[in-house]
Amino acid sequence: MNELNVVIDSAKASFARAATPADLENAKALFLGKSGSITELMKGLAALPVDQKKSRGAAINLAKQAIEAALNQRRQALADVELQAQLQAEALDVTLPGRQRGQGGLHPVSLTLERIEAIFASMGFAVAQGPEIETDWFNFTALNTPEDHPARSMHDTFYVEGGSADAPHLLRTHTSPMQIRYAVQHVKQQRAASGAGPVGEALFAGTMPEIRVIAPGRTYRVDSDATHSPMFHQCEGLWVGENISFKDLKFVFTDFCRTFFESDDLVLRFRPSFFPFTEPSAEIDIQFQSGPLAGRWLEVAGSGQVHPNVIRNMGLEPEKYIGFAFGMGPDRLTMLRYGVNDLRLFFDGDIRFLSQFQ
Ligand code: 2U9
Repeated sequence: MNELNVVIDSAKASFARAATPADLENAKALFLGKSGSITELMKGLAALPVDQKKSRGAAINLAKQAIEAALNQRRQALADVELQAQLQAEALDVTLPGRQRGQGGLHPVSLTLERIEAIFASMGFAVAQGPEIETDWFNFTALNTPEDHPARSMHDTFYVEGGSADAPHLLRTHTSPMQIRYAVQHVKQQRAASGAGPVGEALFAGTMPEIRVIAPGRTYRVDSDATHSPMFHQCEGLWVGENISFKDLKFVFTDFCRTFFESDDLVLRFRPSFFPFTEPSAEIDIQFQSGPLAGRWLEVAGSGQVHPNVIRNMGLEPEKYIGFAFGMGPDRLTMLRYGVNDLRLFFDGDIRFLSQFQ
C-alpha cells in the first residue's frame, strides 16, 4: 500500500512540475504509459497467488484512478492558465463606443460655391462650367489682354503641352474664358433664331434675351503663399443687355453680399481700378457695421463695365450692347465667412480641419 502511495505522490509531483500540456503528456507516459509504473505493477500481478491477486489488483486500480484524477486536474489547470492568458491578450472593452463609418461632407469652398450659385440663380443668372485647359485666345486675347501683358508670361501662367506656337494651351487664369464661350454660344443661337447671318459676318445688333451668367470653378496661377495658392477658385459674373448699367451692378452685388454674409449691416465701396476687360473698372470693398470684422474695409471683388472690344469678341455690336462683369474669390469669401487666416489649410486635405465645416 505504502509503495502505491509513493507512486501516486510521485505522479502528482511530476504533473505539478509540467508547465505545458506537452510536458504533462510526457509525465503521464511515465505512470500510465505502456511501460509506466502502473502498467509495470499490473504485470507483477501474474506472479501473485490467487488469493492476493484480487485485493492487490483492486489496490493498483485505485492508485491508477487517483493518478488519472490528478492528471485530469492538472490538464484542466493548464487549460485554465492558457485560457486566462488568451483572454488577457485579446482583452476587449465592450463598454467602448462603437466604431462608426465616418460621415462625409462638402469641402468648405464647395459649400461657398453652392451658396454663391444659389444666390445668383435666385436673381436669374445661369451657371456655366467649362474647360480648365484653355487656349490663349479665350483666356487672354478675347478678353482684351495685350500680347505684352505680364499675366501672359510664363512667370504668371502655367502653360501646358498640346497647343501650337500661335495658339498655346494653358491652365485658365480666371473663369472669364467660360463667359466668352457662353456669350458666343448665346449670340450664335440668337443669330440662328432671328435669321441673321452666321458669326464672323457683321456684329449682332438684333434683339436678344440678355446674357446673365456666372462662371464658378478652379483657376491657376504661378503663385503660392498664405493668401495665394497655385490652384484657387473664382466666380465671375456677367450681365449684358441693351441697358445694363453700374446701378444694376451695385444693386446685384449689394444684394449678393448681404445674402451671402447673412447681414444687412454691411456697406459697399466701389474703388476705381483697372482691368483690361472692363472700362471703367472698380474694386468692390465691403465693411461690416457690427460683428468681429466691423469697421475694416475688406476687398471682395473686382468689377467693371465690359470693354467694347470684349463685347465685340462675343459677336455683339457695342453700340447696342452694354453690361457689367465682376469677379470674386470664393476661397477668400470662405476665409472671411469662417474666420480662417491661412488659405493653404483649405487645400492640405487635413480631415481634422475640414470636418469642422460640416
Ligand atoms: C467677361 C468680361 C469681363 C470679370 C472680372 C474681375 C473684374 C476681377 C478678380 C477678383 C478676385 C479675380 O479671383 S480674383 O482674384 N476678378 O477683379 N473679374 S471684372 O470680368 C469679365 C469677365 C468676363 C466676358
